[in-house]
Amino acid sequence: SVEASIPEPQREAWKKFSAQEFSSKEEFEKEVVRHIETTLARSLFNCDEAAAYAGTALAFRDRLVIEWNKTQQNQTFADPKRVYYLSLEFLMGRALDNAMLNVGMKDIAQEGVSELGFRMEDIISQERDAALGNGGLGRLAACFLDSLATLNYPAWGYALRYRYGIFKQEIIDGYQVEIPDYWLDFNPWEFPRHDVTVDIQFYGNVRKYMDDSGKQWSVWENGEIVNAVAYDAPIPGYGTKTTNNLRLWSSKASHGEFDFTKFNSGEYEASVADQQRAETISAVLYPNDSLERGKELRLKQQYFWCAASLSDIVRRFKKSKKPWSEFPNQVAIQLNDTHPTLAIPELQRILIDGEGLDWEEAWSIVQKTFGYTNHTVLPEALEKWSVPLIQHLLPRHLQIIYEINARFLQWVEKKFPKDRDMLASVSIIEETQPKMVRMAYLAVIGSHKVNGVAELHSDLIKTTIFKDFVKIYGPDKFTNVTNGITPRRWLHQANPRLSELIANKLGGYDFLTDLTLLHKLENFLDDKDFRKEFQEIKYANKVRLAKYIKEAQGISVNPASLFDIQVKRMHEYKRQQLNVFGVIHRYLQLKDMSPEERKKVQPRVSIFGGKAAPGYWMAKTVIHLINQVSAVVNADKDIGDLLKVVFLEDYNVSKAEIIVPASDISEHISTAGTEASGTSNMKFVLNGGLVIGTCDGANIEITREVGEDNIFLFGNLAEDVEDLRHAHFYGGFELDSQLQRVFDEIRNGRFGDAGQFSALVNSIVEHGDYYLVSDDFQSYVETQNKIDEAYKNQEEWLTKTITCVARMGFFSSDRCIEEYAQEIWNTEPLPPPKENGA
Ligand code: T68
Repeated sequence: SVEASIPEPQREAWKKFSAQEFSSKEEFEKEVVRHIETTLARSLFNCDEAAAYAGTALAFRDRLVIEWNKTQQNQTFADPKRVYYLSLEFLMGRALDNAMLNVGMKDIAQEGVSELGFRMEDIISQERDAALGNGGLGRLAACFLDSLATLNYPAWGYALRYRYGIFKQEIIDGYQVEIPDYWLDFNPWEFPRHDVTVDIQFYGNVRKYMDDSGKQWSVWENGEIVNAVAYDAPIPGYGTKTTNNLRLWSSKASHGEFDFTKFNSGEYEASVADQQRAETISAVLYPNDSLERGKELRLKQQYFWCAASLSDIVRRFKKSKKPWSEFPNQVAIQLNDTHPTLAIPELQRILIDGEGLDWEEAWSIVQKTFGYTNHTVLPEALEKWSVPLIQHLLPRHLQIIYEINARFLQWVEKKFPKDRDMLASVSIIEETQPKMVRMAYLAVIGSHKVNGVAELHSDLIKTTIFKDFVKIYGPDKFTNVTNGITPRRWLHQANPRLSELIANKLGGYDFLTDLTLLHKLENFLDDKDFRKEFQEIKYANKVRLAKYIKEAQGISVNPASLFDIQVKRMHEYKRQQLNVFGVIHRYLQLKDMSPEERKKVQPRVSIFGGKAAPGYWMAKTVIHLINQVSAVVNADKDIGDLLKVVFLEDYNVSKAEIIVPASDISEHISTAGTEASGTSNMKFVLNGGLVIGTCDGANIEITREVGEDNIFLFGNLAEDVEDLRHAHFYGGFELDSQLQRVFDEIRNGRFGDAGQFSALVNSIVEHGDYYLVSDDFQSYVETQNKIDEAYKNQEEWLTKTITCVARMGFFSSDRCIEEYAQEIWNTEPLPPPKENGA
């Protein structure tokens, strides 16, 4: 064994002095003070909240590291099949609160910091979000890491260590302004591994030669080399000692790149510029969440990350000395969308050019190793890269992609002889000018399973974008794994009082690791005390949000109002414009009413939040309109508390933790068939809010679970969308009179600079209303009216919300991970070994 290779006395010495975890309040405080005094060189006299955060974080970090080392050691010895989750985005948010709760020591820490003169809440809020993602896709990856660790799966995440995460959003004069998010000033959660580096090649050429045995080889040479340096972050599971690894790659100039000729000839600045160019690769997260722009630097990021990660994975596999045929039994790689698709030709390249396997043998390993998750059917979001760009940047990979395509098309030709249309439609190469590589097709062909993220979405990919691939491979290659969320962050951490109430009723916190146990809450539907407390908690969460709105936005809102929330990335398909048109309609109606009539109205607060991609003008226009409407409505003395409109600046994970527990209604109102799943819908319902939504994404499965009476569905169905779009163009266009009035008021300048909003209004009245706002407006408004009515009966509303919470068990990301493990990865958990005396 590895242990035996170290002499006994040394082993004893290490054992004796090895780091110990704090296990009491006193030990915790001692660690905090030690870190503040020695690691940070501060003292009692200059310890501000930032330093108190740092000390607390470092104390917990030590605990995580101890378990992390043990987990990794255990996994190295047992060498089980590992899961590698390749995602360009992990939207982690804050780590400290999560670490304290997962380790189960928050109470002790809370008492400890208070003895040292601080409030835990203030300390927690010192931490900056790790915002390495855009939206749902990145947050899903973060929830999956939490579940993988909690369920003891040996699993690694791989991504890039962006110096700038998603931009910070400021609203200035009603417009979005983007501020760079330089987040690495102090990040105690990462560990640079300067000893773990990989050389990554770009550009260059391919040379063919024959060796003595007559075998043909291809060598990719004369390229530029950039260094990938690993940074690791521990991912603690909840209620287990398993602590997995998230490895982020940072780009650095390789030493070979430093140009001594330039240096010696006095061009020192030019040689430093070369170094900086290498470092740009991992500098910034691209802020487009649903539009592909084909930028060379983005492709460089993708390859840099895929090549570094695969080199790492292959190195780890080779240590086991197993034959290559065992690779798919040791390694499962999940591609989070098409962003890591280059990993497919990269593994093929390693196996044939590096390890000398034949094409077929290598290709069969590749296909067994990869799984691909699709997150969108929107055509403008599907990745394509131009052939000349790939040729220039990755010449060997382009050859391999062509070979993959040629062999695939030959095989298709045999199955569908003479079907030219079929061949053209499934070819990885799109025959445009320039030719394009369709990354989703490459991902489908190179993987053994392809999954969508909710039932409707998984059905849609089989009938639209991958229709022909279903004919070719049969339906079994395509599967569904409906998304989920981690109840640790999205219930226990975001809503501690509700979590505690549930624990009191169910006799403990087991529901946090088996969310289906929530169903037992239905037994307490008639329990007066429970109902009362449930309601009080919702109210307290609304008070907390109201306080935040006042601080951040300067707007006073009454927590007794109905809180109607839509927070998510700004996009036409998500239809924040439908929401704000509805708000304008409500405002106009209120203005028409007599004071007597107004008394009967249910007061409401409409809360919006979300970032627009910096170049997405229409989305930015919607933000502007919301802010203009907010200014007009909130200042209107006739209206008062009957309607308030809030745009919350800079929506992110830590703000979501305040916002999500405070909804009465949340909006998930995408054009049917466009939102692959949605995950915030699950978060809001789990926290005792109801949903207004279309029959789209996971809304459909939420309805199946909670029952049609407990959700407010409206609007056209996915199957009718195509006909409606067709009708807009060919059948004339008639606007509903209420929506017409909303547009009239926007155009006559009631909400300021009318000209600014003409493109938005015209996209509906003149340019075909692609997202069917006009078709769904009436049923949206009617449904909002039903919500007002329903809310008046607070007892019934409460029954609905409790019932919904009780029926959310299905939406735990633990369930997702079990499904991936069984249906796609074929992996087993590796529980931590039992410790002596522990
Ligand atoms: C989201 N996708 C889906 N993409 O829109 C959402 N895209 O329905 C789903 O619930 C979620 O994924 C999880 O499956 C995204 O968030 C991106 O953020 C993105 C980023 C870069 C490029 C393309």
